[in-house]
Amino acid sequence: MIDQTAAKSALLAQRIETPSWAYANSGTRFKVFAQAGVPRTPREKIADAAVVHQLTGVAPTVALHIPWDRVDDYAELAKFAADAGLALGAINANVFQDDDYKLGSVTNPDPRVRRKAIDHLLDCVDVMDATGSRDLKLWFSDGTNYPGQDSIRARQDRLAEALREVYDRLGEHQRMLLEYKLFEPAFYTMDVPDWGTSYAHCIELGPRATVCIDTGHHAPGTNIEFIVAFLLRAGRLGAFDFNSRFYADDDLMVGAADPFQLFRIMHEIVAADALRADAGIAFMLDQCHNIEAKIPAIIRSVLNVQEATAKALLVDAEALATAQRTGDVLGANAVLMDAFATDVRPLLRELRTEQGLDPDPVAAYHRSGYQQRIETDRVGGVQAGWGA
Ligand code: PSV
Ligand code: MN
Repeated sequence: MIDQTAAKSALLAQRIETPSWAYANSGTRFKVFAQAGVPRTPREKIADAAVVHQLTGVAPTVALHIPWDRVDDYAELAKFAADAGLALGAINANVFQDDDYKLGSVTNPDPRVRRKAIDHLLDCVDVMDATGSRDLKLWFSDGTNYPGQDSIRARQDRLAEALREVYDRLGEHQRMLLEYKLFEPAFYTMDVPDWGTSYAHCIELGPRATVCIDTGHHAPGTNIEFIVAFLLRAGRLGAFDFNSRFYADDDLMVGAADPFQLFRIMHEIVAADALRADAGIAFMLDQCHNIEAKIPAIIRSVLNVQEATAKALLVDAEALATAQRTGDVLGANAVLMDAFATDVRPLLRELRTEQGLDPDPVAAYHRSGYQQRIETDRVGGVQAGWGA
């Protein structure tokens, strides 16, 4: 029996974090197409994130990326966010955009560069202290391009040493999220290429080190829901960076390329009862909206996660367990496919109406006049961009 009321209250409690950089200009290495009305400051990014939360009701936090969101007073920025109805979420460190990091950051063969990178990570923990953020998200572009370029093993030692120093600096209620990526920008070896490497470092560090799964960071065909199930069982799944990929790290809207994969991921989450905020999984977006309007794209992404979650909540768990127990292969598969095929949009519209929200957040955004306002107001200054 599917409990619609339980599904609805789980959906009401769902939290999705949006990334500050998704509101800014972004592009490929070929071209960044600027858009009118794009934020020029961290405050303007927060203002846009607040609109996404007002319209969807499920996106109450925004992640920062340092130094892209550098300000003099982070406590003041947190207050600005709170006044806008938001909290500041994960602090993303950035040790990939400085000339010093050509041969790596925390795994660089030069101890001076390693020190500089570690100091930045420690600064990010200071930022967390000021913002009240729980999570430090680490992604390293570190790696090598050519066989023999550096010792693969020594780089693991340097990575472990850096992570240890940062982990030991974390406060009692703070966590480290270690993100992995198969390739890019390094092509021969990445120092944290996969979930296994991340997991092994987290185990070595301690219980507050957990893995962040960026859905765009795998080889084609990788079974991401297996990784989700494994890490949930081990208690080491800390977060998602949701996005969609067709080819590599495309950073397209989550649920756009493969909504079935997103459903399968959310099924593992729901099956493990890990949707609840106190389960400690941060559901974040990590996307770049290069050619589409940014705020509606972020709203669409939030709705895509919500839809996949709703379908996962509608899986008939009892029927599935019976089919699995009795070896009814087709029956078990049919239970999942039935849930995936359910049109959950009416349920979600109803839920929003009950919350006093517009049932169609994208349409509500277009009607709100916000886009016209920011296009008129945000003139002059320098638009924020990936890397600016
Ligand atoms: C790297 O590709 C990544 O996924 C990391 O999460 C970075 O912080 C982010 O993208 C930058 O957009
Ligand atoms: Mn990411």
